[in-house]
Amino acid sequence: MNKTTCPLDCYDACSVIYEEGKLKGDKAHPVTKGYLCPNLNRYLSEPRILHPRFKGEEITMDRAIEILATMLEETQDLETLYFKGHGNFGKLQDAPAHFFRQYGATFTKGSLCDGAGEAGVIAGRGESLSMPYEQIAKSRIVVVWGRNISVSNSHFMELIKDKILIVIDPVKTELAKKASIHLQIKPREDFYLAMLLARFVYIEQMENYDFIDNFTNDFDYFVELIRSFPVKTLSERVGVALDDVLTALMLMKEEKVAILVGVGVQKYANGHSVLHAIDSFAAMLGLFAKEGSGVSYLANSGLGFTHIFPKGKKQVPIATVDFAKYDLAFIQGSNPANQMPRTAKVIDGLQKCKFTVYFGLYENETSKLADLVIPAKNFLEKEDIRFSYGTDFIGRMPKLVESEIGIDEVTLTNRLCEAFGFETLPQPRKMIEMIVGNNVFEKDGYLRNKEYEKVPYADGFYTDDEKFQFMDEYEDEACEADGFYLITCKQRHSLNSQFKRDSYIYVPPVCGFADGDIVRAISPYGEAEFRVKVNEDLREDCVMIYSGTPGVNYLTPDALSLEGESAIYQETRIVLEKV
Ligand SMILES: Nc1nc2c(c(=O)[nH]1)N[C@H]1C(S)=C(S)[C@@H](COP(=O)(O)OP(=O)(O)OC[C@H]3O[C@@H](n4cnc5c(=O)[nH]c(N)nc54)[C@H](O)[C@@H]3O)O[C@H]1N2
Ligand SMILES: Nc1nc2c(c(=O)[nH]1)N[C@H]1C(S)=C(S)[C@@H](COP(=O)(O)OP(=O)(O)OC[C@H]3O[C@@H](n4cnc5c(=O)[nH]c(N)nc54)[C@H](O)[C@@H]3O)O[C@H]1N2
Ligand code: SF4
Ligand SMILES: [Mo]
Repeated sequence: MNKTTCPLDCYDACSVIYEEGKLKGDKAHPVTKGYLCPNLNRYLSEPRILHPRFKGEEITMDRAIEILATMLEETQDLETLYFKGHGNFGKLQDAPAHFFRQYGATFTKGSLCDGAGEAGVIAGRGESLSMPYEQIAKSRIVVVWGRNISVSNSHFMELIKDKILIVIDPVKTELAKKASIHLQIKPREDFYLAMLLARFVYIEQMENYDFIDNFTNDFDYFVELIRSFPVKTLSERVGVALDDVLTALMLMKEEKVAILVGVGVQKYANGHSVLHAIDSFAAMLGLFAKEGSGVSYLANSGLGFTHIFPKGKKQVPIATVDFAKYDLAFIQGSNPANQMPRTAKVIDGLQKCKFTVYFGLYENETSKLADLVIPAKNFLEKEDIRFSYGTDFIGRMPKLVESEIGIDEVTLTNRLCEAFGFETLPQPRKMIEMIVGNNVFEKDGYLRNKEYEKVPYADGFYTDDEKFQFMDEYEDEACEADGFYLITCKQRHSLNSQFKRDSYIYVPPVCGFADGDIVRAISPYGEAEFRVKVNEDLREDCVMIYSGTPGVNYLTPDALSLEGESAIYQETRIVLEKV
């Protein structure tokens, strides 16, 4: 049987069977349960880039590599950038770092995705571990906080279908409509909601002192922090009824509670504080290191594995990269001209950069601007392995198809290394075993991360003294502009800018626009035009534009979170004008 794993940047890391030229969901896999989502279902019919291209002219792969090597040689003493996204989540996608480190290129650090929240998790727990699916299965209450499970993590719907569901989201999502309680929170106020919940735990004396005394530090400072905000202020800020917050908390009393947090809560300057506050609230209830309970954010998928492709020393934050500063930019597995914040600056930078290379599967805004376009092989045509940020499953991705199209990351790296006389890479299989080492165990026929053999954090946290560190201070730098909050999240039929993209701005009825109107959306960072769809599921103070929608990132800031060097797409406000 031809078993492989979905390569896409997604929580589920589905197990896939490749049969008779078709991709099918693996029925035996406990998460995948036999079906794939619309994105992977579209994967094989999506038009690919078939041939390399130099300044618009089709060329051979050999010629493309020759041009790339020559350009790299000519710019060796100048500034070269290696910019990599996550179009494919395989570990060997990092192979080109092996060349670019020896070459002396500038690398990126930080994140376009989950970095702000991750910084907050690390502050409390030392490392971000997710909840294994068996543990979520044992919970009774599931709190989904800023994660749109039915869209971005769809295989968890089955897992949580019989649970008591609490959803915290400014949008009345399909998931929120199924929930026992939906807290339709004002965007960006999740820190204050966590403070309010913690305050109620304190008032109701629901603290788990057994856990607090033995496994945590600085609880007294946390109590001081939560008491520094008057309940009235907290309740005004979060914009939801106090009764609902209290009812939600009472549902959690003495129960097994799984809190599944997504990136929605942390696309702001204070994103780290939101996660640290949610974790601190959970620690107060003793939800860690316990069967059926925990807080699951996007996990460090590489935990315990060997990094065989270290980055170079020169690194700049990915969210604020200024392509104009580089003589050569090598862009792999990413579409920065659509997905990075502040598109006008990104496009200007790509135009000013003397030589841009796009290495990917599909045509998009970035490939159109590139001097040299190099098609990649798809995940069926090369050997790899992937880890997951949503579960602890590990998926092998063997080579299953021979194809004339494109080049894989390892071969391209070796061709460049040969051209420069650098050390080349071992065989893919050998590298995979070097990465994995003995950090895996097998259960029911599937590979899992050994760090998860026990309940996460059962042997202590990953901090210096192995205790959970409560939050003890709060800082913030909010956008002060007027206008609507921008919600920019994932949609079902695209994987960021891959596959079937959306094109609308969703507005609440209070805006007074009608379906089909064209509006100009203006933020402090730029503007773009969109077609309107009126949506009753939005709060009156929000507009929504999905990730991948052409134009959306003209509106988003090229600024970093206070911690975690992450993009902060929603730290902006939007004003609308009818065109
Ligand atoms: N179909 C599909 N699946 C995907 C992706 C995709 O593009 N399409 N992308 C993948 C990637 S790269 C990632 S990182 C994950 C992310 O997947 P998720 O973690 O689900 O992230 P988002 O969809 O960005 O936002 C989740 C929810 O947060 C809500 N939200 C927005 N602002 C706030 C706020 O201030 N507070 C609260 N409480 N909620 C808020 C949004 O309304 C949305 O419902 O999904 C992965 N899966
Ligand atoms: N407005 C807004 N912006 C966002 C977000 C948002 O929610 N809203 N989300 C942010 C998040 S969470 C993320 S993770 C980023 C994602 O941003 P990107 O990483 O840029 O993601 P994609 O748009 O999916 O582009 C992936 C590219 O990878 C290429 N690719 C696919 N497979 C392979 C392969 O095997 N090899 C090579 N070489 N290339 C391949 C495809 O051609 C595709 O162009 O976007 C961020 N930007
Ligand atoms: S749900 Fe995620 S992992 Fe599963 S097939 Fe779709 S994109 Fe791939
Ligand atoms: Mo992401």
